[in-house]
Amino acid sequence: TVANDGVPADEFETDLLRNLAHQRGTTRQSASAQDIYQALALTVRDRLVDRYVKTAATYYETNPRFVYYLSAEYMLGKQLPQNLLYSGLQNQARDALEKLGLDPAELEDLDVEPGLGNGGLGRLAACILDALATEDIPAVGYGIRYDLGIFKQTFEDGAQVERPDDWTFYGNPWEFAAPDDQQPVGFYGKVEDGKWTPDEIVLGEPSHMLVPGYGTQTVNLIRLWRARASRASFDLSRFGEGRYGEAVDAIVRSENISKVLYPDDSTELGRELRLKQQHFLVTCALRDIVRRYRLRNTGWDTFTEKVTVQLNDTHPVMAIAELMRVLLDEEGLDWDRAWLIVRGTFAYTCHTLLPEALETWPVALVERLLPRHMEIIYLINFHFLQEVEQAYPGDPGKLRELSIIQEEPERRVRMAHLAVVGAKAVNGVAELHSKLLRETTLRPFAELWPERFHNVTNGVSPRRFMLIANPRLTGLISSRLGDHDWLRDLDRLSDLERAVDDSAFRDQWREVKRANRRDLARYARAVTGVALDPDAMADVMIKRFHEYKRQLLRVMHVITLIHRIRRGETAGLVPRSVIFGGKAAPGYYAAKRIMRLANAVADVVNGDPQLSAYVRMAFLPNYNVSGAELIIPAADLSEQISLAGKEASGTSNMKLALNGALTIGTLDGANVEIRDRVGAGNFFLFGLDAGQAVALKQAGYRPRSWYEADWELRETIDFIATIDDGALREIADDLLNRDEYLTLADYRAYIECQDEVAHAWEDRDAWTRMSILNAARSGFFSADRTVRDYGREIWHTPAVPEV
Ligand code: DL6
Repeated sequence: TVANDGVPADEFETDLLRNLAHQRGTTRQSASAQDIYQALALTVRDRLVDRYVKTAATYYETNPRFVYYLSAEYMLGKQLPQNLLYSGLQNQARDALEKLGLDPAELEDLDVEPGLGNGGLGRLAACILDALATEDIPAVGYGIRYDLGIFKQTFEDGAQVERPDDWTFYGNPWEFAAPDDQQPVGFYGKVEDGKWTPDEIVLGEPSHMLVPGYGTQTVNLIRLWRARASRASFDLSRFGEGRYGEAVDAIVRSENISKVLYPDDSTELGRELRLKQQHFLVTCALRDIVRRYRLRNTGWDTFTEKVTVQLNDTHPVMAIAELMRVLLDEEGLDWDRAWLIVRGTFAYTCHTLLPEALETWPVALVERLLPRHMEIIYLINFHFLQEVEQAYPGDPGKLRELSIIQEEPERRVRMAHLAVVGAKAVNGVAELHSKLLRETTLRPFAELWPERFHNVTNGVSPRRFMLIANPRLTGLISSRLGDHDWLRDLDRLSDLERAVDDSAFRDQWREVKRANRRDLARYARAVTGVALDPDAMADVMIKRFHEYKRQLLRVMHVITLIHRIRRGETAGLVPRSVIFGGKAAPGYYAAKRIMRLANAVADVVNGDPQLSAYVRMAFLPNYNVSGAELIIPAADLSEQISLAGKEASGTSNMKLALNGALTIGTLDGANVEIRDRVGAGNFFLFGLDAGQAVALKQAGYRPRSWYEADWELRETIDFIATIDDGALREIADDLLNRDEYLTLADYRAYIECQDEVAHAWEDRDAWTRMSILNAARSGFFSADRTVRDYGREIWHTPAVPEV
């Protein structure tokens, strides 16, 4: 169904063989699979470069306004399938490879996913870059080229084990390194007369990868920075003395900055190195942005006309202080002018509601590492607090609440406050999230500057999560809609509503789901040994492990089923494949404990034929973008069961609905908008809403009384306390004594809702109707729409299609 770019297969073959010779220095006869893979990638990349050159020329000619997206995380997913599709070379490449006797699938296995992110925030960044290019919006993404991406997860005795992800071990054919374009980044040192002399200089070396748009000629860039030590860093004399470790000390210290992605996506680790990473990213990015601006512009008057910078969460927020420093200290602007430029440049996206996830840095650390930035932050705060004093005269409480500096119990810089003060716009990532940000987490700011607050509901790439992940469903939809242009205009999915009454179409839809479940079962068997039944309902929960997301509640339902089956209460049960995927931060003990429980329960159900007739359970290790591409197309039920008021948005909920899974969920994050759109009758809602959850806590929540009042819940918790010889008893104790996320309060509603799900599944044809309607009504959740919303509300960036 995909257009090709008119390149004959033999031309592709010639180019491939030429790259094999010229770039890999080998021949068809002696080439390794890795050689062929690299040559293939380079051949595809060459075509995209040709397009990039034209895009760059268009941008140069028209000197447009650019969006610069700053993010510490990107989960890009495999590049080969995407670039083959976007360049329209899929068929030629397949033909050429077949002619050469090579297996395209085997080569695709060698394509490594750059895991430069932790979860939703990083994948969102990748979807946004994809949509920016697809919408022809001039944009560059900036990030860190971590040597080691998100750890590789395996399980040993049911416990998560983390191994390093050396993703560029064999090189990365998709990137262009530019060692001649290094930027110096300073750390430590002293400030005299407002001038900073750093003690340590690290070099930022950029490399870029191409970000093609789909169905357009536009190719944008993502520029990733790695830390390099300066040339003088190697200590030759120490090496000569045999002190090899010390000889490379300085090099290691510098290069550690981009060594590893911090595998924690919720709480700040208090690590100096992490702050160094953040400063490193923003310094390099801003230097590059200014360099690019100066290619076609002079002076600072037009800077905010040509540049808008989106800060993806607080990680890059030091950019506000850094741009001030550049303007004041390097460019000689006065404070007011510099501040006007800074305030006109940045916009900030917040991705959380959890207060503990809002980054703060000890003042003492910032003072030591970035002394000039700390001075500037104090000055920003001084001016800001004057404004607060004017708005709320004689109200020290307001000053304390709003200040960028937290005083107690330790003086710390509140990065979210700096972000709101220094940005022209602040946005949440779903309607409910933006509302709760205004009413709770950032309330005093929303009262002061209501006009600064926006909502931009997240979205996902239909290319990645339909075209690439689910070619079967994509093919079926395209045949119904008459073309595949809906992949660029996802609202067109609404035309599928008419197909709901077509029984042949429903049969085909079911057949696609079944084939996808078969693929998933094959994979699950290979990696876990668990034999899933492709006819059972695929009931999936895929996301980072966090207590607030309540994977524990999911496991509690399975335990309830165990008891019911053992008692012979099987009426109304339907066979399910319960599938988990997700990683936990290595230091997040409570989340890892829940993983161990999930694996222990999986062993119980999979090992007992009486149970596995109804439930089988597979915890698929190392969940990543490729894992998502396999699981999501097969899913029938999407578990979105966080405690209401905790999940900012969620994006797996969107991907799953788009692929025809029905949601069982709470009124949290973007679930609310999904339900509004797909219709209450096509969504399984349960549980407390955000207001009720807060009220229950305020009224003095006593989980034990819920335990005492519900015998089935009691049985479930007692089971947790005794499974695995009691090693997981802590989970039960914690539930009974604390239950921070109100699991017990939502238990009964969840179990009843799961009973409804089972009942609905029994009428497979009615379920298929609901499934089709979920997909047909999910067009809103395209990242293209997200990018258009940002464009309209915040960026004001016109599209620049190639001329
Ligand atoms: O906005 C993308 C994604 C949301 O969908 C999730 O709800 C949210 O948890 C996630 N946030 C993070 C980092 N949290 N912090 N800070 O990954 O963002």
